[in-house]
Amino acid sequence: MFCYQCEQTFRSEAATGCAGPKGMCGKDAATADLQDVLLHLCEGTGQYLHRARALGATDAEADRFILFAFFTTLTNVNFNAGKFVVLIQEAAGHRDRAKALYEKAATAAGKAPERLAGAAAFFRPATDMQGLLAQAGEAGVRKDVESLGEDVIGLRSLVLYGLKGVCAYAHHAEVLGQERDAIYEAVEHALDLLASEPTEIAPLLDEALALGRANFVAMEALDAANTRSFGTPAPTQVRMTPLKGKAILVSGHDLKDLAAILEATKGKGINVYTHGELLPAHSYPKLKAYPHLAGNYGGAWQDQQREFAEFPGPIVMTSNCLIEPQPRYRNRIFTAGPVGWAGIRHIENADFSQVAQAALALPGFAEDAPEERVTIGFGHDAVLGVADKVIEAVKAGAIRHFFLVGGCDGAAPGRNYYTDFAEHAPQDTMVLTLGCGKYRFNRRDFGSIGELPRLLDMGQCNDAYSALVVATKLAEAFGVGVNELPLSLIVSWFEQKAAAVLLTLLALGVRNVRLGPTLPAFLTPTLVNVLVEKFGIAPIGDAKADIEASLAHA
Ligand code: FS2
Ligand code: SF4
Repeated sequence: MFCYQCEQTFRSEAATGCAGPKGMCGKDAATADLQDVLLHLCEGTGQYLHRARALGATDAEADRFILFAFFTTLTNVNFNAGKFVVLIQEAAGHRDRAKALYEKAATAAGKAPERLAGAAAFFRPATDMQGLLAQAGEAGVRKDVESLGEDVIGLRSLVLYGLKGVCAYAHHAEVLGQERDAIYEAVEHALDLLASEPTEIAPLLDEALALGRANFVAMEALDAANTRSFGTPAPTQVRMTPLKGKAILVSGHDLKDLAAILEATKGKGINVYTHGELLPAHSYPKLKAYPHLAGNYGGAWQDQQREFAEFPGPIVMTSNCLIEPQPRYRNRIFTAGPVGWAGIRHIENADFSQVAQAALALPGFAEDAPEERVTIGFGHDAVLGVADKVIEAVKAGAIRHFFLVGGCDGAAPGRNYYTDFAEHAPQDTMVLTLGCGKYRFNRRDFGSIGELPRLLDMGQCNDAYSALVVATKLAEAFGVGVNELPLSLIVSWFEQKAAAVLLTLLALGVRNVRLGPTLPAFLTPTLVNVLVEKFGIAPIGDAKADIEASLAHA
């Protein structure tokens, strides 16, 4: 195996990247190699779909499968090697159908179909795990590193990982009925490019930015999907401590699964709690209308082994981030959608009735814990609803600067930087936040500026879309560009959705993003230099010094 797609990848002086029997996240070598095979098959499918689309022929089923397949390979999503054997067979079926679609469309257009090399010509996959593992050597990200060098491989990796992020967001939107041709076109284009095994820096850099633009569309689609399904998020106080009674904990990002769980438990005397990136669910009117959506329990994903062990009910993982389930809760954790772990019960067809039964059979909380609440729900509509007050406060000097301190969390010690940053931001500055990194500081009292709370929680990592909408509207109101606003972006990254969001920021011309806690291992010093020169990206440093530098720069 070789994998260096996330922030916690193995790093030492001698080597970078997870190799050997297991990655730092617990992904085993077989799973990693099978994921490579699955993605390679999808690249071949993309070669055909890309050409078929140019001839007016599309295959929505294959496009949707690609989104899902890519999502399963994100960090902390699916660790079940057996699942990948099945997905690979399905992927081969989609590829063969895409090939037939393309050849038919070409013939109908009076053209001779191209004979495609690369991933499209990839083997017929074996049907058993050992056979597939023997074929995996043709599929890994670094297979050409000796001939092409680290820069090209690193940039191919940036494209591949950015594409994973786009697919994950687009999948969340798709399950709620929001699809965009522009996303599928971009996904197929990127797959086609990767399958052609590009050797030059320039087209890869262009592709990375194209994916950034596609990710903006994916985030817009997801925003539309969430708000049309569940209403517009509004400021909401969420209980952060449990109530007496039976309980279910729902983690991940998937609002549709949460809604299905709320339906399945209606009137059964079970309290449903959110965890991790599902905290923003409480701000959606149609979800908070369920009286048994009782509150949020716990914090960010890296603390789950302790928190899940202490939770007295079943737990459902609807997307990342999953860590190896521990014996104390192994028999009461379920996976859904793209998530998986060998031996852990997986929910099919959104039928959560067995989770409800498990909750009734487990003890639940014996008593109410002391009440503690946080305020969330500052999506773009809520913030723009008070835009006149914000603009007035900026003009009057009451708000000097906005810091967006957002993104993923993780276990690395350097992540204390984000807490330090939020805490040391001066009182006349606003702190916007999103993603799971906010758990490091969202229970603290940041006070307010006039009627506006100083800490505005904008939602999940994908709600970076909200931040971009707000920034664009404020820039319009002030008659300046986004880069001229008194706004600094302090981004914590962990996995591939964050890579996609970063590409979006770059594609939209947002400069001077501070990125940490470490830079991606797949970005070589040459590539980092390109990002620094073209986009002003800077690694995080000392929180107080970075605050001062941001304020001086503004
Ligand atoms: Fe956190 Fe994990 Fe949200 Fe990432 S729960 S690091 O997947 O997407 O942010
Ligand atoms: Fe390593 Fe991250 Fe890949 Fe897991 S996902 S194997 S931790 S680089």
